[in-house]
Amino acid sequence: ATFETHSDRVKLSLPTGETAEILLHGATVISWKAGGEEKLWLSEKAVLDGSKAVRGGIPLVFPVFGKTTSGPTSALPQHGFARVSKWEVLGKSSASATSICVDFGLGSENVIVDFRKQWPFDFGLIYSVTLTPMSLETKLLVRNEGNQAFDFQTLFHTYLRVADVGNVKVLGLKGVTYRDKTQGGAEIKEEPEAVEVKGEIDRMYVQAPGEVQVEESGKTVYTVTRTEDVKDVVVWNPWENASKNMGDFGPETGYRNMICVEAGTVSEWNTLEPQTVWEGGVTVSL
Ligand code: TA6
Repeated sequence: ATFETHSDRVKLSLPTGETAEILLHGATVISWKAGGEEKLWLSEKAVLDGSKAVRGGIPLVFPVFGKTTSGPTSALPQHGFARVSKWEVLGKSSASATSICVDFGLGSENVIVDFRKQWPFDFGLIYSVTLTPMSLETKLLVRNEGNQAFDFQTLFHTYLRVADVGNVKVLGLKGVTYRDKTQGGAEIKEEPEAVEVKGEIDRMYVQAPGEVQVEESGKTVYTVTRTEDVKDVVVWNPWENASKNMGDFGPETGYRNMICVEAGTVSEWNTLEPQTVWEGGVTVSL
């Protein structure tokens, strides 16, 4: 397994040919290749120079999901500051012929002053990305390094690549209550069956119990498993109009080749007491 540090990114590779690429900007995974195929969707117009969040790959949402109108996160940008901050490479934490893991760090001391003022808590994040021949695991450790508790949300905003979203079903969410952002976000209803994408979809499945499978033309292409504290699953596809309204979304038909299956803890606030740690992670398996 090899681990190359470039000026703005880290590249991982396994002897069996799998690779992953992570930008230091936001510690955003921008590529995951296996079997010679790219598994993540990255907009052709994604901005990778650090001036804005990456459109695609796996943006990391912290300390807030979406936008809040009250509370300490209300001054932060949508989805928080982690995905628009410059992380440092902490190093390779494990490597073998069939697995390599690299850790990234972000502390309150290396977040820009504006964000520090807007969200004045002392924290430390360690983000670990592990590549194996059949999976990509992302996990986050949040440490409260101050003397006051803080509330946070976090989510892995994963853009999975598919051949045609019209042939995709998301399984494993049957019976789970979801908040439908296209209907204003109130608690709506239980998911009757598999989730299909026939137009814009933006749903937060609350406390989804188990494994989620992404099926394409009847074949499971991705299996998403989460640790216990990563309770919620957001399913998003902007479809035609919303994707046209995003300047960094390309090509125009790109929405047909992606589905966001985003695992996180976002339906409630997590309160982290001083000097304590929260850990959670997601594994996407092929
Ligand atoms: O995760 C779904 C979502 O919250 C959508 O509502 C949409 O806003 C998407 O995230 C992308 O947000 P972004 O800030 O990356 O444009």
